[in-house]
Amino acid sequence: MQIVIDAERLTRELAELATFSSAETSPQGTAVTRIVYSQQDQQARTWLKALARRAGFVVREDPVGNTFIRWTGTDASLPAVATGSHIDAIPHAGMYDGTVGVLGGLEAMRALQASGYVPRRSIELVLLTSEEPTRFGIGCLGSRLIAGTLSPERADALVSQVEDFSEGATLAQIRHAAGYTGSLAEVRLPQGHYHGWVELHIEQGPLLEREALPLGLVTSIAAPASYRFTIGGVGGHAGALLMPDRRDALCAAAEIILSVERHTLATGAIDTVATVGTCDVHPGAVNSVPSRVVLQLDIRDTDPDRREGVMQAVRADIQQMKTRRGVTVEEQFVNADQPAQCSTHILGVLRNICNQNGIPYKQMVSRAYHDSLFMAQVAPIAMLFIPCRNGVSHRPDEYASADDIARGTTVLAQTLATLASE
Ligand code: HGY
Ligand code: MN
Ligand code: MN
Repeated sequence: MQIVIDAERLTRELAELATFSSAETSPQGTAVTRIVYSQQDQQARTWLKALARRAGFVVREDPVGNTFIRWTGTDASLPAVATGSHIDAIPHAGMYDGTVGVLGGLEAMRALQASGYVPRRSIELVLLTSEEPTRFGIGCLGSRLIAGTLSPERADALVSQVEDFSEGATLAQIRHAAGYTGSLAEVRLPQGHYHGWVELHIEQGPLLEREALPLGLVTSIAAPASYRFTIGGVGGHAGALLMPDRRDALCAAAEIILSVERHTLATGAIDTVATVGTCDVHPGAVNSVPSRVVLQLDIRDTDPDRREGVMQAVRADIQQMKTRRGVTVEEQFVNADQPAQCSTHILGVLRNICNQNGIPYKQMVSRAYHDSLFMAQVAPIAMLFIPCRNGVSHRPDEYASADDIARGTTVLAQTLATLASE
Protein backbone atom coordinates (compact mmCIF):
# COMPACT_ATOMS: atom_id res chain seq x y z
CA MET A 1 0.00 0.00 0.00
CA GLN A 2 1.70 3.18 -1.18
CA ILE A 3 0.57 6.15 0.95
CA VAL A 4 1.40 9.41 -0.76
CA ILE A 5 0.94 12.64 1.21
CA ASP A 6 0.05 15.59 -0.99
CA ALA A 7 2.57 17.91 0.68
CA GLU A 8 1.82 20.77 -1.68
CA ARG A 9 -1.92 20.66 -0.87
CA LEU A 10 -1.19 20.39 2.88
CA THR A 11 1.16 23.38 2.76
CA ARG A 12 -1.44 25.36 0.83
CA GLU A 13 -4.20 24.47 3.26
CA LEU A 14 -2.07 25.42 6.30
CA ALA A 15 -1.44 28.80 4.67
CA GLU A 16 -5.14 29.22 3.88
CA LEU A 17 -6.15 28.32 7.45
CA ALA A 18 -3.69 30.96 8.71
CA THR A 19 -5.66 33.66 6.89
CA PHE A 20 -8.55 33.21 9.33
CA SER A 21 -6.89 35.48 11.88
CA SER A 22 -7.33 38.84 13.62
CA ALA A 23 -3.59 39.35 14.16
CA GLU A 24 -1.80 42.34 12.73
CA THR A 25 0.90 41.39 10.25
CA SER A 26 4.32 40.78 11.75
CA PRO A 27 7.80 41.16 10.24
CA GLN A 28 8.76 38.04 12.22
CA GLY A 29 6.49 35.67 10.30
CA THR A 30 2.83 34.67 9.79
CA ALA A 31 1.11 35.99 12.90
CA VAL A 32 -2.15 34.27 13.80
CA THR A 33 -4.75 35.17 16.42
CA ARG A 34 -7.78 32.90 16.37
CA ILE A 35 -9.63 32.88 19.66
CA VAL A 36 -12.33 30.28 20.16
CA TYR A 37 -15.81 31.26 18.96
CA SER A 38 -14.46 34.44 17.35
CA GLN A 39 -15.54 35.25 13.82
CA GLN A 40 -12.17 33.98 12.57
CA ASP A 41 -12.58 30.70 14.48
CA GLN A 42 -16.04 30.17 13.04
CA GLN A 43 -14.87 30.96 9.50
CA ALA A 44 -12.02 28.47 9.92
CA ARG A 45 -14.40 25.78 11.17
CA THR A 46 -16.75 26.33 8.22
CA TRP A 47 -13.82 26.09 5.83
CA LEU A 48 -12.52 22.88 7.45
CA LYS A 49 -15.92 21.19 7.48
CA ALA A 50 -16.28 21.92 3.76
CA LEU A 51 -12.88 20.33 3.09
CA ALA A 52 -13.90 17.26 5.08
CA ARG A 53 -17.23 16.87 3.32
CA ARG A 54 -15.50 17.30 -0.05
CA ALA A 55 -13.38 14.27 0.86
CA GLY A 56 -16.57 12.30 1.55
CA PHE A 57 -16.25 12.16 5.33
CA VAL A 58 -19.18 12.54 7.75
CA VAL A 59 -19.10 15.61 10.02
CA ARG A 60 -20.66 15.87 13.50
CA GLU A 61 -20.40 18.67 16.07
CA ASP A 62 -21.07 18.38 19.78
CA PRO A 63 -22.61 21.08 22.07
CA VAL A 64 -19.26 22.77 22.77
CA GLY A 65 -18.13 22.67 19.13
CA ASN A 66 -15.81 19.67 19.19
CA THR A 67 -16.00 18.54 15.56
CA PHE A 68 -15.80 14.86 14.55
CA ILE A 69 -14.85 14.02 10.94
CA ARG A 70 -15.41 10.32 10.39
CA TRP A 71 -14.35 7.84 7.73
CA THR A 72 -16.64 4.91 8.47
CA GLY A 73 -14.88 1.56 8.59
CA THR A 74 -16.11 -1.83 7.37
CA ASP A 75 -16.96 -2.73 10.97
CA ALA A 76 -18.54 0.47 12.23
CA SER A 77 -19.53 -1.19 15.50
CA LEU A 78 -15.89 -1.28 16.71
CA PRO A 79 -14.31 1.58 18.68
CA ALA A 80 -12.79 3.92 16.12
CA VAL A 81 -9.22 5.13 15.82
CA ALA A 82 -8.86 8.88 16.22
CA THR A 83 -6.46 11.70 15.57
CA GLY A 84 -6.84 15.44 15.92
CA SER A 85 -5.83 18.61 17.68
CA HIS A 86 -6.95 22.26 17.80
CA ILE A 87 -7.13 25.30 15.50
CA ASP A 88 -7.57 28.06 18.08
CA ALA A 89 -4.48 30.23 18.50
CA ILE A 90 -3.45 32.59 21.29
CA PRO A 91 -2.99 36.27 20.40
CA HIS A 92 -0.15 36.99 17.99
CA ALA A 93 0.88 33.35 17.77
CA GLY A 94 2.12 31.22 14.87
CA MET A 95 0.35 29.17 12.20
CA TYR A 96 1.46 25.61 13.06
CA ASP A 97 0.47 25.03 16.72
CA GLY A 98 -2.49 22.62 16.57
CA THR A 99 -3.22 23.14 12.90
CA VAL A 100 -0.55 20.63 11.84
CA GLY A 101 -2.45 17.99 13.80
CA VAL A 102 -5.82 18.89 12.32
CA LEU A 103 -4.84 19.36 8.67
CA GLY A 104 -2.18 16.66 8.90
CA GLY A 105 -4.87 14.31 10.20
CA LEU A 106 -7.18 15.23 7.33
CA GLU A 107 -4.38 14.73 4.83
CA ALA A 108 -3.48 11.37 6.37
CA MET A 109 -7.08 10.21 5.93
CA ARG A 110 -7.27 11.49 2.33
CA ALA A 111 -3.93 9.84 1.47
CA LEU A 112 -5.10 6.52 2.93
CA GLN A 113 -8.35 6.84 0.95
CA ALA A 114 -6.41 7.53 -2.26
CA SER A 115 -4.10 4.56 -1.63
CA GLY A 116 -7.11 2.24 -1.75
CA TYR A 117 -6.79 1.37 1.94
CA VAL A 118 -10.11 0.32 3.54
CA PRO A 119 -10.27 0.74 7.31
CA ARG A 120 -11.85 -2.00 9.43
CA ARG A 121 -12.31 0.42 12.34
CA SER A 122 -13.63 3.86 11.51
CA ILE A 123 -11.02 6.59 11.51
CA GLU A 124 -12.06 9.89 13.05
CA LEU A 125 -10.41 13.31 12.91
CA VAL A 126 -11.37 15.47 15.90
CA LEU A 127 -11.11 19.26 16.03
CA LEU A 128 -11.11 20.04 19.74
CA THR A 129 -12.61 23.29 20.93
CA SER A 130 -10.64 25.87 22.92
CA GLU A 131 -7.36 24.09 23.59
CA GLU A 132 -5.89 27.47 24.45
CA PRO A 133 -6.86 29.21 27.75
CA THR A 134 -7.17 32.65 26.13
CA ARG A 135 -10.93 33.14 26.32
CA PHE A 136 -12.00 31.18 29.37
CA GLY A 137 -8.76 31.01 31.36
CA ILE A 138 -8.55 27.22 31.24
CA GLY A 139 -6.86 25.11 28.56
CA CYS A 140 -8.28 22.09 26.76
CA LEU A 141 -11.92 23.03 27.43
CA GLY A 142 -13.33 20.72 24.74
CA SER A 143 -11.20 17.70 25.62
CA ARG A 144 -11.77 18.21 29.38
CA LEU A 145 -15.51 17.97 28.76
CA ILE A 146 -14.98 14.83 26.66
CA ALA A 147 -12.92 13.35 29.50
CA GLY A 148 -15.38 14.45 32.18
CA THR A 149 -12.71 16.24 34.23
CA LEU A 150 -14.64 19.52 34.02
CA SER A 151 -18.29 19.62 35.02
CA PRO A 152 -20.77 20.92 32.41
CA GLU A 153 -22.15 23.34 35.01
CA ARG A 154 -18.73 24.81 35.84
CA ALA A 155 -17.84 25.00 32.15
CA ASP A 156 -21.05 26.76 31.10
CA ALA A 157 -20.50 29.33 33.89
CA LEU A 158 -16.95 30.20 32.73
CA VAL A 159 -16.76 33.88 31.80
CA SER A 160 -14.98 35.22 28.73
CA GLN A 161 -11.84 37.20 29.61
CA VAL A 162 -11.38 38.62 26.13
CA GLU A 163 -12.17 42.28 25.42
CA ASP A 164 -14.26 41.65 22.36
CA PHE A 165 -17.92 41.00 21.48
CA SER A 166 -18.14 38.55 24.40
CA GLU A 167 -16.63 40.45 27.36
CA GLY A 168 -18.25 39.22 30.56
CA ALA A 169 -20.46 36.69 28.75
CA THR A 170 -20.50 33.04 29.86
CA LEU A 171 -19.55 30.00 27.81
CA ALA A 172 -23.24 29.08 27.74
CA GLN A 173 -24.19 32.42 26.18
CA ILE A 174 -21.28 32.48 23.74
CA ARG A 175 -21.61 28.91 22.49
CA HIS A 176 -25.39 29.26 22.03
CA ALA A 177 -24.83 32.46 20.05
CA ALA A 178 -22.36 30.51 17.90
CA GLY A 179 -25.00 27.88 17.25
CA TYR A 180 -23.72 25.21 19.65
CA THR A 181 -26.81 24.35 21.67
CA GLY A 182 -27.62 21.21 23.65
CA SER A 183 -26.36 20.16 27.05
CA LEU A 184 -22.62 19.98 27.70
CA ALA A 185 -23.35 16.69 29.43
CA GLU A 186 -23.65 15.22 25.90
CA VAL A 187 -19.97 16.05 25.22
CA ARG A 188 -18.68 13.36 27.61
CA LEU A 189 -17.32 10.22 25.95
CA PRO A 190 -16.89 6.96 27.84
CA GLN A 191 -13.57 5.32 28.72
CA GLY A 192 -12.55 3.09 25.79
CA HIS A 193 -14.56 5.18 23.34
CA TYR A 194 -11.62 5.08 20.94
CA HIS A 195 -9.35 2.12 20.18
CA GLY A 196 -6.46 4.57 19.97
CA TRP A 197 -5.76 8.30 19.77
CA VAL A 198 -2.68 9.76 18.04
CA GLU A 199 -2.02 13.51 17.88
CA LEU A 200 0.52 15.07 15.50
CA HIS A 201 1.93 18.35 16.85
CA ILE A 202 4.96 20.62 16.57
CA GLU A 203 7.37 20.07 19.46
CA GLN A 204 7.18 23.68 20.67
CA GLY A 205 10.69 23.17 22.04
CA PRO A 206 14.28 22.95 20.71
CA LEU A 207 15.28 19.33 21.33
CA LEU A 208 14.50 17.70 17.97
CA GLU A 209 16.14 20.47 15.97
CA ARG A 210 19.13 20.54 18.37
CA GLU A 211 19.63 16.77 17.93
CA ALA A 212 18.83 16.92 14.18
CA LEU A 213 16.02 14.38 14.59
CA PRO A 214 12.90 14.59 12.40
CA LEU A 215 10.43 12.96 14.79
CA GLY A 216 9.64 12.81 18.50
CA LEU A 217 7.57 10.02 20.05
CA VAL A 218 6.02 11.33 23.25
CA THR A 219 6.21 9.01 26.26
CA SER A 220 4.34 11.22 28.73
CA ILE A 221 2.70 14.65 28.95
CA ALA A 222 3.56 16.92 31.88
CA ALA A 223 0.76 17.97 34.21
CA PRO A 224 -0.40 21.60 34.06
CA ALA A 225 -1.99 23.61 36.84
CA SER A 226 -3.18 27.19 36.86
CA TYR A 227 -4.27 29.65 39.54
CA ARG A 228 -5.44 33.24 39.69
CA PHE A 229 -4.23 35.57 42.47
CA THR A 230 -6.04 38.83 43.24
CA ILE A 231 -3.96 41.19 45.36
CA GLY A 232 -5.85 43.99 47.13
CA GLY A 233 -3.95 47.07 48.31
CA VAL A 234 -4.82 50.71 48.78
CA GLY A 235 -4.51 53.10 45.85
CA GLY A 236 -3.70 56.78 45.88
CA HIS A 237 -1.83 59.68 44.41
CA ALA A 238 1.66 58.81 43.17
CA GLY A 239 2.99 62.05 44.56
CA ALA A 240 1.06 62.77 47.74
CA LEU A 241 0.79 59.25 49.18
CA LEU A 242 4.07 58.85 51.10
CA MET A 243 5.95 55.54 51.00
CA PRO A 244 5.43 54.52 54.67
CA ASP A 245 1.67 54.87 54.17
CA ARG A 246 1.45 52.76 51.06
CA ARG A 247 -0.10 49.33 50.49
CA ASP A 248 0.99 48.95 46.89
CA ALA A 249 -0.71 45.93 45.25
CA LEU A 250 1.81 45.76 42.42
CA CYS A 251 4.84 45.64 44.72
CA ALA A 252 3.10 42.84 46.61
CA ALA A 253 2.41 41.05 43.30
CA ALA A 254 6.06 41.39 42.38
CA GLU A 255 7.00 39.51 45.55
CA ILE A 256 4.60 36.70 44.59
CA ILE A 257 6.02 36.47 41.08
CA LEU A 258 9.59 36.24 42.42
CA SER A 259 8.49 33.71 45.04
CA VAL A 260 7.10 31.49 42.25
CA GLU A 261 10.37 31.72 40.33
CA ARG A 262 12.51 31.10 43.45
CA HIS A 263 10.63 28.01 44.62
CA THR A 264 10.35 26.57 41.09
CA LEU A 265 14.10 26.79 40.62
CA ALA A 266 14.64 25.43 44.14
CA THR A 267 13.17 22.03 43.15
CA GLY A 268 16.32 21.53 41.08
CA ALA A 269 14.17 19.55 38.63
CA ILE A 270 14.28 20.60 34.96
CA ASP A 271 10.68 19.37 34.59
CA THR A 272 9.28 21.94 37.05
CA VAL A 273 8.31 25.09 35.18
CA ALA A 274 6.19 28.07 36.21
CA THR A 275 5.09 31.25 34.48
CA VAL A 276 3.10 34.26 35.64
CA GLY A 277 1.90 35.12 32.16
CA THR A 278 -0.58 37.91 32.88
CA CYS A 279 -0.57 40.82 35.32
CA ASP A 280 -3.58 43.11 35.24
CA VAL A 281 -3.00 46.33 37.19
CA HIS A 282 -5.78 48.60 38.44
CA PRO A 283 -6.22 51.48 37.87
CA GLY A 284 -3.23 51.24 35.53
CA ALA A 285 -2.19 54.90 35.54
CA VAL A 286 1.43 55.94 35.78
CA ASN A 287 0.69 58.42 38.56
CA SER A 288 -1.65 56.26 40.62
CA VAL A 289 -0.56 53.70 43.22
CA PRO A 290 -1.92 50.27 42.15
CA SER A 291 -4.84 49.24 44.35
CA ARG A 292 -5.59 45.87 42.74
CA VAL A 293 -3.58 43.36 40.68
CA VAL A 294 -4.70 40.06 39.15
CA LEU A 295 -2.01 37.51 38.30
CA GLN A 296 -2.48 34.27 36.35
CA LEU A 297 -0.01 31.51 37.17
CA ASP A 298 0.74 28.52 34.92
CA ILE A 299 2.79 25.85 36.69
CA ARG A 300 3.68 22.41 35.28
CA ASP A 301 5.64 19.32 36.20
CA THR A 302 5.89 15.67 35.27
CA ASP A 303 5.48 15.10 39.03
CA PRO A 304 2.26 16.63 40.40
CA ASP A 305 3.43 16.26 44.02
CA ARG A 306 6.56 18.30 43.30
CA ARG A 307 4.38 20.89 41.59
CA GLU A 308 2.15 21.04 44.69
CA GLY A 309 5.25 21.47 46.86
CA VAL A 310 6.09 24.65 44.98
CA MET A 311 2.54 25.93 45.50
CA GLN A 312 2.74 25.28 49.26
CA ALA A 313 6.03 27.19 49.51
CA VAL A 314 4.60 30.12 47.57
CA ARG A 315 1.52 30.15 49.79
CA ALA A 316 3.74 30.32 52.89
CA ASP A 317 5.56 33.34 51.43
CA ILE A 318 2.23 34.99 50.64
CA GLN A 319 1.06 34.55 54.24
CA GLN A 320 4.00 36.50 55.70
CA MET A 321 4.15 39.02 52.85
CA LYS A 322 0.51 40.09 53.06
CA THR A 323 0.81 40.79 56.81
CA ARG A 324 4.00 42.74 56.32
CA ARG A 325 2.52 44.78 53.48
CA GLY A 326 -1.04 45.08 54.78
CA VAL A 327 -2.57 43.71 51.57
CA THR A 328 -5.11 40.98 50.86
CA VAL A 329 -4.41 38.04 48.56
CA GLU A 330 -7.19 35.84 47.18
CA GLU A 331 -6.18 32.61 45.43
CA GLN A 332 -8.57 31.15 42.87
CA PHE A 333 -8.09 27.56 41.71
CA VAL A 334 -8.45 27.05 37.94
CA ASN A 335 -7.06 23.57 37.28
CA ALA A 336 -4.52 21.07 38.59
CA ASP A 337 -4.21 18.08 36.30
CA GLN A 338 -2.45 14.75 36.45
CA PRO A 339 0.23 13.85 33.88
CA ALA A 340 -0.63 11.32 31.15
CA GLN A 341 1.37 8.28 30.12
CA CYS A 342 1.32 7.32 26.44
CA SER A 343 0.28 3.84 25.33
CA THR A 344 3.19 1.40 25.14
CA HIS A 345 1.33 -0.45 22.38
CA ILE A 346 0.90 2.59 20.15
CA LEU A 347 4.46 3.70 20.91
CA GLY A 348 5.56 0.25 19.66
CA VAL A 349 3.54 0.72 16.47
CA LEU A 350 5.14 4.14 15.97
CA ARG A 351 8.66 2.80 16.56
CA ASN A 352 8.10 -0.03 14.06
CA ILE A 353 6.83 2.38 11.41
CA CYS A 354 9.76 4.73 11.96
CA ASN A 355 12.21 1.83 11.74
CA GLN A 356 10.53 0.45 8.59
CA ASN A 357 10.80 3.90 7.00
CA GLY A 358 14.35 4.44 8.22
CA ILE A 359 13.26 7.52 10.17
CA PRO A 360 15.33 8.28 13.28
CA TYR A 361 13.31 9.48 16.29
CA LYS A 362 13.61 10.56 19.91
CA GLN A 363 11.35 9.37 22.72
CA MET A 364 10.56 12.37 24.88
CA VAL A 365 8.33 14.10 27.43
CA SER A 366 5.90 16.75 26.28
CA ARG A 367 6.21 19.81 28.50
CA ALA A 368 3.50 21.59 26.59
CA TYR A 369 0.07 20.31 27.43
CA HIS A 370 -2.20 19.08 24.64
CA ASP A 371 -5.69 17.72 24.20
CA SER A 372 -4.07 14.28 24.32
CA LEU A 373 -3.62 14.85 28.09
CA PHE A 374 -7.40 14.53 28.42
CA MET A 375 -8.10 12.18 25.52
CA ALA A 376 -6.08 9.74 27.64
CA GLN A 377 -9.26 9.35 29.71
CA VAL A 378 -11.15 7.87 26.71
CA ALA A 379 -8.41 6.08 24.76
CA PRO A 380 -4.85 4.80 24.79
CA ILE A 381 -2.89 7.82 23.49
CA ALA A 382 0.29 8.71 21.67
CA MET A 383 1.74 11.93 20.28
CA LEU A 384 4.02 12.50 17.33
CA PHE A 385 6.24 15.60 17.39
CA ILE A 386 7.89 17.31 14.46
CA PRO A 387 10.66 19.88 14.90
CA CYS A 388 9.94 23.59 14.97
CA ARG A 389 12.62 26.11 14.04
CA ASN A 390 14.68 27.36 17.01
CA GLY A 391 12.13 25.60 19.24
CA VAL A 392 9.92 28.66 18.93
CA SER A 393 6.14 28.52 19.39
CA HIS A 394 3.29 30.86 20.40
CA ARG A 395 5.05 33.51 18.27
CA PRO A 396 4.68 34.63 14.64
CA ASP A 397 8.10 33.19 13.79
CA GLU A 398 6.87 29.68 14.71
CA TYR A 399 7.83 27.49 11.74
CA ALA A 400 7.80 23.83 10.71
CA SER A 401 9.15 22.78 7.31
CA ALA A 402 6.94 21.22 4.63
CA ASP A 403 9.23 18.15 4.67
CA ASP A 404 8.91 17.65 8.43
CA ILE A 405 5.15 18.13 8.25
CA ALA A 406 4.84 15.66 5.36
CA ARG A 407 7.06 13.12 7.16
CA GLY A 408 5.01 13.40 10.35
CA THR A 409 1.79 13.06 8.34
CA THR A 410 3.10 9.97 6.56
CA VAL A 411 3.95 8.27 9.86
CA LEU A 412 0.57 9.34 11.24
CA ALA A 413 -1.21 7.85 8.21
CA GLN A 414 0.60 4.53 8.53
CA THR A 415 -0.07 4.45 12.28
CA LEU A 416 -3.78 5.12 11.81
CA ALA A 417 -3.94 2.39 9.15
CA THR A 418 -2.22 -0.09 11.45
CA LEU A 419 -4.48 0.68 14.40
CA ALA A 420 -7.65 0.74 12.27
CA SER A 421 -6.87 -2.74 11.00
CA GLU A 422 -6.45 -4.21 14.53
O1 HGY B 1 0.27 25.99 26.81
C1 HGY B 1 0.36 24.91 26.23
O2 HGY B 1 1.10 24.02 26.62
C2 HGY B 1 -0.43 24.65 24.99
O3 HGY B 1 0.30 25.10 23.88
N1 HGY B 1 -1.71 25.34 25.04
MN1 MN C 1 -0.54 26.39 22.11
MN1 MN D 1 -1.14 23.15 20.67
